[in-house]
Amino acid sequence: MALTKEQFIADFKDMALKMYAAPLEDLSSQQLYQALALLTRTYIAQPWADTKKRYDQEETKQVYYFSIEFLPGRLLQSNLLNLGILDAVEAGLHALDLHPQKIFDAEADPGLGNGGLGRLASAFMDAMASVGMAGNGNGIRYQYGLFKQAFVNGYQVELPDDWMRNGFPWETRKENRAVTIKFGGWVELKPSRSGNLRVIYHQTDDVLAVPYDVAMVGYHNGVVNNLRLWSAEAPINAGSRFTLEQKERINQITQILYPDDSDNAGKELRLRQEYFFTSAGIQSIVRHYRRTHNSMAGFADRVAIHINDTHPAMAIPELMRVLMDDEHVSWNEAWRITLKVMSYTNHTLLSEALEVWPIDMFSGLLPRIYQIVQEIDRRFRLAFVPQFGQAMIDRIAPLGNGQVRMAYLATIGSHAINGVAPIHSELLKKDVLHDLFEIFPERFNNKTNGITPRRWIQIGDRPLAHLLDKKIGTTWRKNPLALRKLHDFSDDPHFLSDLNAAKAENKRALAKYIDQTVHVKVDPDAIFDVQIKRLHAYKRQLLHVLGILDAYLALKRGEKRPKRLHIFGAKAAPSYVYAKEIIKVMNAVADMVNGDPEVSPYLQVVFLPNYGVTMAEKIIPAADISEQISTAGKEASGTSNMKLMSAGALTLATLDGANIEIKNAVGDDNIEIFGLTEDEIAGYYRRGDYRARDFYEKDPRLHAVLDMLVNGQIPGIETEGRDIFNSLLTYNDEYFVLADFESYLAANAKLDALYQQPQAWAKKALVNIAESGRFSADFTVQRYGHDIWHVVPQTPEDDGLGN
Ligand code: GPW
Repeated sequence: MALTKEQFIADFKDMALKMYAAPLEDLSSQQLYQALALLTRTYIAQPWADTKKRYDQEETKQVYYFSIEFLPGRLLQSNLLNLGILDAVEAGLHALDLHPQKIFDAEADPGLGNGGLGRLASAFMDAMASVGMAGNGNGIRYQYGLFKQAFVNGYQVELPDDWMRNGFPWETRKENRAVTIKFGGWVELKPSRSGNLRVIYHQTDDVLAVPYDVAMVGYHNGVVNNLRLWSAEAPINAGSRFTLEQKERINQITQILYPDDSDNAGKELRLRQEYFFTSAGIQSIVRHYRRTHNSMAGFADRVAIHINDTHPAMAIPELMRVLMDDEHVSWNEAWRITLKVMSYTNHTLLSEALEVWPIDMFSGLLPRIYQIVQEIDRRFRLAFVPQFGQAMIDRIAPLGNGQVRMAYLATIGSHAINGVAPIHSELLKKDVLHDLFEIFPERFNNKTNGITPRRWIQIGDRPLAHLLDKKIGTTWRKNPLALRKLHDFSDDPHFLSDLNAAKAENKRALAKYIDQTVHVKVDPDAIFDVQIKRLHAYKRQLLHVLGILDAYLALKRGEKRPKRLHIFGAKAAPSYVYAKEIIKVMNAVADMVNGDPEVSPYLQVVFLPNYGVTMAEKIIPAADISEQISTAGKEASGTSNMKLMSAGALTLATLDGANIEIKNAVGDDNIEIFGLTEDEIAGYYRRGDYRARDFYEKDPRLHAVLDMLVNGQIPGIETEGRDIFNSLLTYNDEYFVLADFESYLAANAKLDALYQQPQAWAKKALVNIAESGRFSADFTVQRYGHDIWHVVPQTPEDDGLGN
């Protein structure tokens, strides 16, 4: 849209007056934010309504992305950017003597997700709108997002994230679109006169699902899509029939986000959440379709439903239920439609993350859905036992071992299933879903994850963005593949210096932020070495810590090292004891290192509490090194690897997840690879001959750092140090930390040496930035659209706002 600075100033004053009956100068930052957000909503309203109308008129095929997590990040700046009015608004605010950043900082970050999976869902929402695809999000409006993390004496404590305390100005409550969700009770199937079965529900607990819609604004194209988040309420007109306690139980369904990343705790409330938002989504999709069609025959040509991991896999039996019970479609026809509509992404190979539900719990909570799953199971066995044998089908049928196995159900009920990086997709076929791959080979495919450079470069990294505009023009803002133009300047010493200067500016800004948040004065000239992701044993923050201890000992011996600042951001699941022990050790190491005047001029460690999307926007632009050091074969893809690459950080990585594609993109000279390959690790498993203790005994440097965990040198970690020491030696180091230690140090030494040559370093950074465009989520969703959803985005024309 077009907006002049003058028009903005007039609009903003007007809005502030209407909201607060006060002039701008009387308002707090929070009030200024609320007024600016509401004003921005008024700019979004018309294109939002127009987009919806156009989709209806043109009967555009709709994509529905079902995800139990969304991590949109702050929306004000991003909406202004995508509308094409960020510059005008900032200029207007400056003219009013207001600080844009102060206003932006008043916005709460909706933490409706744990990590990569939720952030990916939001990147896809932004990308679908930006390529003009009719994408709709379907999720949960959690009253409390992921816990706020604080450190007390180095231990993680979890505080509630009351993110809606000041309201959420981006949402619109749509009570007229509420639907009823049925839990529990029992069902009776009665043949009706027409021959259809009539399903009668008895003694169910009914919950009202009320949708709140959030606009997803496309980049400079006039498209505004919808993210629909469901909230649980007691059914209306039944107030008197509900005790306070019953209402409390209902509200609980959407009160909190489960804080476990890649872990299935098997809790009933979680199952309730999963069915709640899935059923609400399916019902609302079918209702919308039926407003303009009098049968379901053409449904699959107008609707694609994607399930983000298995949390919404109940969408398969739920769609079957609605088709058969409400729309009176036969089983065979319903199954044909469901298969054509549904597709599924798997995000992990870790067995503890694969969802299974005890049949007792599942059938008690969802009796009708369970009947349908039983029938899917029965027909699956009938169809495939003859060809593939009882033993194999028993392993992979939806029901088995007293459990409902969600990954198998999702694969059997979808026409497409994908992993999120080539190595991950191959391992799915080889291991976790091997038998199902034998039966349905044509369903399996890869879709490498993506990120949105709009948030990470255009908003998060202004110094780099301006430098790019100056050097290669602004086309990269619309098409990130244009970043490749940078290659022309890889031998231009002036440009390489400019690149280093932009990085230095970001590092100074982060140093200031670190000082303000954790009160540590860090040297902005140090190498900024970043590891930001959930705390998990397989991600091996511990390997990074052992590397720091090795550097500490070297400095104590009087060795010289270039200055390095290690920056961590990581939350541990509250029940994940081992991860929390690692956090305590990380904090203790940070205190020891930073407090040692012999060492701290060359080595500093900061662990920033409460890592999330907003903090990532501050850390990533300042990174020199990106630590992507998971045990090979364990990280499905990773996405912080892509973000850090696009900021010009050099990747220090194992051959895991999308690190492999980054290596292929930049070439071996522009990435630092170390460690065991997935193949070598599989070899250890096969032969059963990994002996962690051998590494401890043979490598004196490793011996020395491991001893530090138990010899009292690091204050305050008696229990934690011992537990970790034992996990590595007594329990044989499940994640091959010790096997990779030596090559990790060697890779780090190479980076230290390289940093002595700023131009050589900058040249590698340049290649990373130049090749990062391919990881734009815009391309990822286009590949989903082409291969899986069968939608052709009507890429609306650039609206002429500059790029
Ligand atoms: F276990 N991922 C995540 F697969 O962030 F469901 N949370 C999760 O619960 C799962 C996966 C699940 C992550 C993967 O660990 C990461 O490798 C990947 O990049 C990301 O999902 C997006 O695909």
